[in-house]
Amino acid sequence: MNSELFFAISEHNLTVVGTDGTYTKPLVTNYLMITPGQTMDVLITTNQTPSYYYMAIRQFVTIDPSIPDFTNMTATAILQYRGNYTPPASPSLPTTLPTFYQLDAGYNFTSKLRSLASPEHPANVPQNVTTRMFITASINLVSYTFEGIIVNHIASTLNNISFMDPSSSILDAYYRHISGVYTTDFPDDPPSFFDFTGEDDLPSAITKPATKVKVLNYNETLEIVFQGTNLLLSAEDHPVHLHGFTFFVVGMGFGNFDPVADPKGYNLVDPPEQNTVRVPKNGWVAIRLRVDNPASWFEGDVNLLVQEALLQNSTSSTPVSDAYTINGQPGDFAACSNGTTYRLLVDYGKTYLLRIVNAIMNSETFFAISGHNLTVVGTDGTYTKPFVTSFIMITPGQTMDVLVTMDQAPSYYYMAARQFVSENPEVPDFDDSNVTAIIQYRGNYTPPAAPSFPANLPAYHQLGVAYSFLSQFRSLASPEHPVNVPLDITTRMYITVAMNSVVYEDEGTTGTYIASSLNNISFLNPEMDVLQAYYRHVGGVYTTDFPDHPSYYFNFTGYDMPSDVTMQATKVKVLNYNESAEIIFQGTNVQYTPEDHPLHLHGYTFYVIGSGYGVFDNETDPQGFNLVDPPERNTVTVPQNGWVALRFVANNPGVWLWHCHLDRHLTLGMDTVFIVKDGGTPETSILPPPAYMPPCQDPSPIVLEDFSDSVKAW
Ligand SMILES: [Cu+2]
Repeated sequence: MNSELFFAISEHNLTVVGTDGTYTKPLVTNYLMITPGQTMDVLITTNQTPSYYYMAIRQFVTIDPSIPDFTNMTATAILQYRGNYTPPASPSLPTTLPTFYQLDAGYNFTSKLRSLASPEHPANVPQNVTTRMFITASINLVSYTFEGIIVNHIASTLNNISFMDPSSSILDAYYRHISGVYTTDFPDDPPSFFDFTGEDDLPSAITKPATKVKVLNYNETLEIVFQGTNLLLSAEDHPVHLHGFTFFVVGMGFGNFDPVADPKGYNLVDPPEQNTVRVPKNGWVAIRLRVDNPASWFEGDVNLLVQEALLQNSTSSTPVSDAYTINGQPGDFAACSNGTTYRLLVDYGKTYLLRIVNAIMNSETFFAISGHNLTVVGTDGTYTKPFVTSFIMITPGQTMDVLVTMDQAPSYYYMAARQFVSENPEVPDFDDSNVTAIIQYRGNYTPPAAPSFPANLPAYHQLGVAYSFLSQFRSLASPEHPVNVPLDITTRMYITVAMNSVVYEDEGTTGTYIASSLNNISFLNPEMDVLQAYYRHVGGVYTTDFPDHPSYYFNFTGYDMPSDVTMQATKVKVLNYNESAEIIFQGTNVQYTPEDHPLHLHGYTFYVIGSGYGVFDNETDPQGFNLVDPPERNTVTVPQNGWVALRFVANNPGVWLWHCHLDRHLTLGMDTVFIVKDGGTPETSILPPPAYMPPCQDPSPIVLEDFSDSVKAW
């Protein structure tokens, strides 16, 4: 929050190669100084005698040494070589770590940083400046009157203006032309010039708060010289951070900035590009940037969308998304992203591990890379037998570990993803955008006019392709990674998964809301969470009669559907410790809106022992169960109008949510809870709640004092 830091590793040099997301000329150093808000990319070569070595940090203190108030501890971590050797009695501390007050060490390090300034990573330093600002950074005082007495408060300023937070956001006020929120007269110079870094004749430190901002025209080139001051004799470093931009740090020095002499020493060739820069104690720093980033806006208000999505009493589905993203970018096919598309730089011949996470709220997804095969080696944190595929299908909540060998002609290749739509093709409402990122080979070659698009990326509605992909998963089932599929089942559940509706009455009229259900129960969120109610034996929160079977049987995947009305209730399923559970999830055609449901269980992984189309046949289908090497997952797709079978041992006591990972279905009630009872020993029992639970006042009748026993237990 509040400290600049020194960092070093005992006996090892550091090679700084980047800072604040921008490459630097590699800089070899035996320590570094980093300010709050900064990031640094550092290479180390582990070329010392195999042993333990401390990496250590301590505060870089720029306030006056007579002020005793700082954290004078040294934090350590250990660099530990693998191999056979006798560990040292204790690791060695880095002797190169500067002491707290070494101003010159902080200055020397930052003054050595340079941009890469290569043809691939040019430094486009503005050479002509259209707006110049000279800004003093000071610690000041504001005066206020309290019961007739004048009191001074500590304050900080830029050009003697202490920024006052406005009552509403400036972005909103600017965009909607709301006046009275801010004024546009932030000054380009301080109100008076004096010997800013001297010790005598300092002016009054009294300042006034105000909400003054600086307005710039698009594409202006801006130079700012930040001048540290000794006001109140409390000079120190100020790491100044600018949102929305990086800037070039063209100069830095001690004392007062000299507008004639100092610019002659500016580095306009390869200055470091940063987003946070320290104004040195009693010194100055000069930055330049091009103002080419107007404020960014989203297509809609994310908070409003979430509120809308969480409405229990809704008659509509979620709004269709505007775009999908890979590492934050929609990619080349979206105007807002073209140019900032995510790129993965690769070397020919190397094999890369991609850890792919579906972090989408509401869509299963196809993913492929042009010209390259994918080798799946793990999913949901468990190894799989490696299998080669030209695409993957991944559901919300799932992760997949995929190896890719860069064995194609050096060029640019798209990786791309699009929605896998398991709803009927007549349902028009889905996001048909294609998100792209680029695999870019390093080396000398002529880049293609456009990267090639993966021809193997399935089309939106290719159900068969998606399910045949899923059928290829197998556990590793090796001696090191065995599978332990339960064979003697003590609890069997057959659970129908459906989209439904609930009936409501409002001022005499009857209507229906959309809902989702498991065994025709749409989960009703309780007032108090089930975990607390279970642990504290609070009655009336939930009932334990979640059914093991649907209330009646029909042709679940046929075309003669019963009433789609469901009931809302907080029903949970209780399992004894170590029970062996088998669950068949049965997709249904209720409401004639069948689709996939990626079901996710908290607290467990489970074996997916079988899957199929249509209605599960409890005589023939179990004969095809894979009990030898079934995949182990924590999220599994119930196929559209099909079924999936899973098994697990209930050996993790506690209260565990399970739910459809299409978040809209979760909020509509496609979820419930497993309570797994204690096993009779401390090791097999649920842990008491931490002392800080519940974290804040909510409708719960439980107060913190109730947890005094668990505090003692800890
Ligand atoms: Cu669902």
